[in-house]
Amino acid sequence: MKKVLTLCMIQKDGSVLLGMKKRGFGQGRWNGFGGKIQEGESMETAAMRELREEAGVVAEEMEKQGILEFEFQGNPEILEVHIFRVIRFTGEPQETEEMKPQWFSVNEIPFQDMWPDDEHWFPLFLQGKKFHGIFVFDGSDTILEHQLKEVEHIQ
Ligand code: 6OG
Repeated sequence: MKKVLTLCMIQKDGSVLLGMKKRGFGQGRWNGFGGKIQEGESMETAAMRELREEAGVVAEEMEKQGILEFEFQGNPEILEVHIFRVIRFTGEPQETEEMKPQWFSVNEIPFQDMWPDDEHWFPLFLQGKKFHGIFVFDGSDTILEHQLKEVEHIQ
């Protein structure tokens, strides 16, 4: 069983926009903006909609940079998360019911308050590299095993 999700980060000058998740899956952690794909939506449209709904920002140009699979021990559902970098956007980030956005310098990413996989792939993301990865979790704090590789192309 696979659930496909989007995840968008805006990178601008030397900073990245993250949001503090106020409710639901990943609550209390800084993350990019994203969620489920609705019927009839392309991956890109879904990613743009979630960014607009959660941060009040309209993406003008974005690029897919990674695909990560997450498995949680004891749970048959696999999350397939498609990661996008927003290169151009309009609007000012604003707090919504789901997320409190904040810019972080690329040297001060708050990994201690993020999903533990992030510190593995964020360096690739920030360098504009493309990547594929798999992470197996025990609960939501422990990575049991992982694979991460840089790739030339992403589908
Ligand atoms: P909703 O269920 O709120 O979307 N997501 C993860 N992001 C990171 N960095 N690490 C993980 O490790 C993640 N698992 C899920 C995908 C959930 C949002 O959280 C992301 C979605 O953008 C396990 O609709």
